[in-house]
This record gives sequence, C-alpha cells and structure tokens, in this order.
Amino acid sequence: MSKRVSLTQYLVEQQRLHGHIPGQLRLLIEVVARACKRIAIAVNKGALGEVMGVAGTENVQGEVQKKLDIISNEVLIEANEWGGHLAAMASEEMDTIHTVPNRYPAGEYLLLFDPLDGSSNIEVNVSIGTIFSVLKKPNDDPNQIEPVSEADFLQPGSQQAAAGYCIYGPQSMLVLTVGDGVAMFTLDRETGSWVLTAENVKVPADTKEFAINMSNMRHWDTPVKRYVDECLAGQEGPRGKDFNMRWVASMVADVHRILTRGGIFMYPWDKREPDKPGKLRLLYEANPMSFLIEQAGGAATNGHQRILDLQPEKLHQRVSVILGSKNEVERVTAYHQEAK
Ligand code: AHM
Ligand code: MG
Repeated sequence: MSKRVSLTQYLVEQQRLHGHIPGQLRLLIEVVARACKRIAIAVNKGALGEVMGVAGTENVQGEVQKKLDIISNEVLIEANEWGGHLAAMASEEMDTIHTVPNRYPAGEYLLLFDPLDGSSNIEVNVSIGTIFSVLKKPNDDPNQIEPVSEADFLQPGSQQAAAGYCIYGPQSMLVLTVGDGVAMFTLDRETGSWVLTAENVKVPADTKEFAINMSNMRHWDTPVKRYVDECLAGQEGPRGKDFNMRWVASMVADVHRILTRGGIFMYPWDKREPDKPGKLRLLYEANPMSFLIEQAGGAATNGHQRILDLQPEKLHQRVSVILGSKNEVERVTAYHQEAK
C-alpha cells in the first residue's frame, strides 16, 4: 500500500520545501479543515440530526437561511476565533465582519467564507460545500494597532494567501491552494483525517462540457447566448463538435467536476436584475474558486476582466462568473469584447 499523506504532513512538507506557508497560515488551514469535518458530520446526519429545513431568518442579501447555513457559519466562527491566527472573519451569512474578541490574541490573517454553498440542494441530498478564502490583514505592523475594518477585506483576489472548498458529496473532500498548485484531500471517516488523494490538479485547456442554468437563457446577454447557441449546434455548428451539459446548482460541485475532468462554468449577468452584476459573490465564491481554477491552469473572468484583478468595493459584492477550461473561457471573453 502506498504511503498515506495527511493534510498536516502535506502542509509541513510544503512549508519545508518552499518555505511559503507561515505557521499561522498552516494553523488556519488546519482549523478550517477541522471545522469542515464537523460540518460534514452535521450534513451527513440529515433528518436524523435536526439540521434540515429553514431557520426562519434572512441573510443580509434577503435570502432565506437554512438551519445548516447557520450551523455551518457558527462552526467556522467558533473553531477559528480563539487560535490567535486571525484578525477577523467575513461570511456570506453575516451582515458585517466578525472581529476576533479581545479575550483572544489577534493574528494577521482574514478569513472569508460561504459556510454552506448550494443550500438549495440540502433537502434533495445533492452535493453542497463550504468555500473559503484567506487574505492577509494590510498594515500588520505590530506597533500600529489599528482596529480591523471592512476596508481591510476589500483586496483583489490576486492577494489571496490561500483558498479552497470542502465538498460534502458521496465523499467529503477538501480542495486547497496556497498558491503553488491545487491539492485534493479525501476525508477518511474511520480515522477522521484528511488524506492527500490528488496533487498538481490540472484543468484541460479544451472541453466539450458546459455548465449554466439554461432556464435563464431568455435573460442572457448576446455574447453568452452566442456561446451557448454554438455549443448546442453541435457537430453541424461552427464549433464542429457535440457538447454535453451539466448543472448541479452547487458551485462547489460544478467547480469540482471541472477540476476533475474540465469544463466551463458560467453564472453571467442577466437582464432580470440589470443593476446587479451577477448572482455569485466576489469575495466568498468567485475569488476563491478563480484562484483554484487558475492554479490548476484554467481561467476565470467576468466576461471583460480577470476576476482576480477586480478591486472589490463592498463586502457582499456580486459578480458575473465565467471559469474553467482556458480556451473556452477565453472564447466567451472574446465574444464579450467583440460585442462592445
Ligand atoms: P448559495 O450560496 O445561496 O447557495 O447560492 C449560490 C449557488 C451556487 O452554488 C450555484 O452555482 C448557484 O447558486 C445556483 O443558482 P441557481 O439556483 O440560480 O441555478
Ligand atoms: Mg454560495
């Protein structure tokens, strides 16, 4: 049997080999992984664990919160606030940032998360996940004791120190980048440890599979419609090949498929809400997923610009997302440029 490498061992070895994972960051990733294990257990209990259904509250974006949204948010906060590695956290499910209470030492990192992505899939027992992003607090000069503020979180995605997601599916997996490729870990339920099961993950540059919510087609902008029409035209159309379509409606599951076998994922701007740039959130969803996809050799844009270059203006900012196999993302982006 080949040697099993745990998440801890992987991180220690990365630190030793490349020296780019500071101790606080390693602790942070391990704490997030531990929290995800607790969320995985809650998700797996389903109706036996009083975790199903709605919580009767709405988040800052006016979306109905499920019990698991709230449980996952609490698990991540409780696990992370006392370790001394964080200055503050921001979550899709909280109105404002959560600063580490004074009774604990404050660290130099900022953690952002979507605690339970794809929550419309909870009841139907389809894959869901936790997405996270790690930034460094700007001005972390120990002599300059400035309170952490929302503005500290408004950094372009290219500044992320680490990003990843945990997918709760037939297997629970943790997918991680610290800026040196993408690694995947599978949860061994018997030993309770995250075991390295894929390294140097690569997204093929070409694909014959696209992911988009087709029911919104009538609301799309011309470049997206043109791209999908050409895919649907198949072998007889301008692309000269047949395309397959998949849409799980859990970004973690759709991105996980793309990291595993390639593809393109799109949640574009559409005419239903012309003033909203898109449905997905820049800081909790688009940035971490774009970092992972780029680290695997893929691309991620909002149709016009690289997502990781966007300067965020607000915590809960939304964005149009086109990511996955490089040549396809570049094609859709070129269609946007041609339409200008
Ligand atoms: P959520 O964070 O409230 O679960 O919303 C985000 C999810 C993504 O996971 C997924 O790609 C998208 O919303 C699905 O949207 P739709 O139901 O419009 O297809
Ligand atoms: Mg989400």
